[in-house]
Amino acid sequence: MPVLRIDRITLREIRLRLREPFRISSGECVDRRILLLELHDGDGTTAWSECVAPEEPNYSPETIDTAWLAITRWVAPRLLGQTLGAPWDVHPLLERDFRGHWMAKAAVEMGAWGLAAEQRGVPLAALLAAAPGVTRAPRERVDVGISLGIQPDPEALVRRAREAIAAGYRKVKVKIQPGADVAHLRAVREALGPDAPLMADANNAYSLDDPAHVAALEALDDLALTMIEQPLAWDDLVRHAELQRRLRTPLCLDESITSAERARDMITLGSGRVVNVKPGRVGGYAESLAIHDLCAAHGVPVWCGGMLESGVGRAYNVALASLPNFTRPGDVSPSRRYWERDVVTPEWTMQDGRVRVPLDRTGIGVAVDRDRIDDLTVRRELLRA
Ligand code: OSB
Ligand code: MG
Repeated sequence: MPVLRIDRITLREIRLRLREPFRISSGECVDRRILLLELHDGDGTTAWSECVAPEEPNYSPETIDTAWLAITRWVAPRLLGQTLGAPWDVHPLLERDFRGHWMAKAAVEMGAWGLAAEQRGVPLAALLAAAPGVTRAPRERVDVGISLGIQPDPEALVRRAREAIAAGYRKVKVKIQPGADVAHLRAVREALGPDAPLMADANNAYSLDDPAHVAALEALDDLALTMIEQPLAWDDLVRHAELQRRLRTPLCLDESITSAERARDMITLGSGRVVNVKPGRVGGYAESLAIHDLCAAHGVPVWCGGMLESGVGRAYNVALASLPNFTRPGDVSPSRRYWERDVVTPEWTMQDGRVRVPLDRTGIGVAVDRDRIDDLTVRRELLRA
């Protein structure tokens, strides 16, 4: 077994314009500022990874700028030059006396998994499935859902939702906020029919203290949504439990689940019945696996969320989503949903509402277009042991 030793990490910021602006209740993204990492071992093996931190602290406390600082000052120095046995040894090293900064940690932790897969000549999804814990066979295809940003009116949203179903998407998630919720979703439900897999994501826009917000959530409860994602505050498990007691629709938590311990709290308190797993949000793959296994043991379904990743981050999401308890379609749309041109070859594509897991390739399963990345790079830093 090769030892895992990270000798150098190159950080780069690239700018990628979304094909169309993406609006959620807490902000809008037009140009994605993406932090890419390239990890090098001592033998010439390299692996790319992505830090999913957004531009503004409107999703969690992290941003690309805080992540850049955290990686250079605290994350990378803990690992560079260290001899590690396996990628699952990285997580404990990063957690010791080091609070938060999940996305910064995850970028390096997941890069270590990518590097290990490359060194061992195995696909990332296979390495993940073979990690210590329960037995988990990766599936070959992952069901895809689309996440639709807030639209100006119900008609525009209905058009988008119809296009998504026609394109084969297996789940339609609609971003909501007070004033763009009940009428919008009712129109989509009527257009798509009673059985269409439809859900809402509020990104914390509602409060139990506002009677109008509560009335809107109760009206949504009559629309047979598969789930309502994160209606209340990003760090609030207690009020989500109170809301879940009042609704038949399952709540799905996203922002609130920053660790397996928080997932356990969700189950104990009844704060939700589904978990959106974003590996960046929980510090990487080791913690994602712990959440996957915990939820499987409790009969709680999980699915893989997205943060408008480039093709590099998407590779890590697709591999994770291949695990067996990822039983709901993930926010892993194909490259063309986001970008005029992605930074990987082949680009990620969808057939029949599914994306293929590259189990026939080593490492992350796609090649990074280095020339294109050089063209897009606006900032670079080399970290070494
Ligand atoms: O809440 O899931 C979210 C994008 C940015 C920030 C938060 C979220 C999202 C998405 C996008 O829903 C999903 C995707 O990448 O397709
Ligand atoms: Mg969400």
